[in-house]
Amino acid sequence: MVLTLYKMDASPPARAAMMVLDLLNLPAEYIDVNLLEKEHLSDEYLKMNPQHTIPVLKDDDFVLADSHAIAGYLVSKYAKDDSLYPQEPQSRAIIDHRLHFDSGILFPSLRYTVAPIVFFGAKEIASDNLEKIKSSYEFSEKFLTKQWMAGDEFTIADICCYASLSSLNEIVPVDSDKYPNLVSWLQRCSELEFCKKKNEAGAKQLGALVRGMLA
Ligand SMILES: N[C@@H](CCC(=O)N[C@@H](CS)C(=O)NCC(=O)O)C(=O)O
Repeated sequence: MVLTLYKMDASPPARAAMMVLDLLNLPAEYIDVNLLEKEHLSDEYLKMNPQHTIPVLKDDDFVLADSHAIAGYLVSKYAKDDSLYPQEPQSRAIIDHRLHFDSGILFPSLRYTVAPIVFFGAKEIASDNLEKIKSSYEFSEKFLTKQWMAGDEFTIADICCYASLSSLNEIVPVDSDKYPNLVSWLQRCSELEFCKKKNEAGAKQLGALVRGMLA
């Protein structure tokens, strides 16, 4: 098996895939795709991923886009057991819910906040985007009544949601009075070795880029 991941460190979904690879101790070649230079729109990249998003995983000839799909695939194929993404239907269903929550709510609240600033020179966060970020924090707070995003066990739901929420936190800091569960969970995740290695620098890089452009 030869694993290749197309990524950019500032990208939360790319970092989610990087964290899963690292947690599973899987050797991979990492290839940077510079979105600012439009490298994701090259003919070669579009052939691989017509949706032109990062991350993309190649496992020999098998090509897979979307961080959530990649996380599930890597665990199903390479993990020693299924604890990060259990087969048991109800546990898996809750994890799937949180993965869709990231895809549908968390990451879009970040993406549609960042894009006008980085690509179109907006000088403040639009109020409707601030509302979406607030909803992201409120929903997360309610899901985090136990230790982890999908209950008592750490799963790929934590990895994917953490990539988005740690990045949002760099841009609109999470208020510990309003969202104590979320702040504790962010802290718990930040102490995990693979989060330190594969998430911290990229989240800070994205935060600095956005704050720099707002200044
Ligand atoms: N649902 C996708 C979202 C991926 C995504 O939108 N990535 C952004 C970078 S953070 C991207 O590639 N944007 C370029 C584009 O959409 O053209 C995932 O989880 O992988």
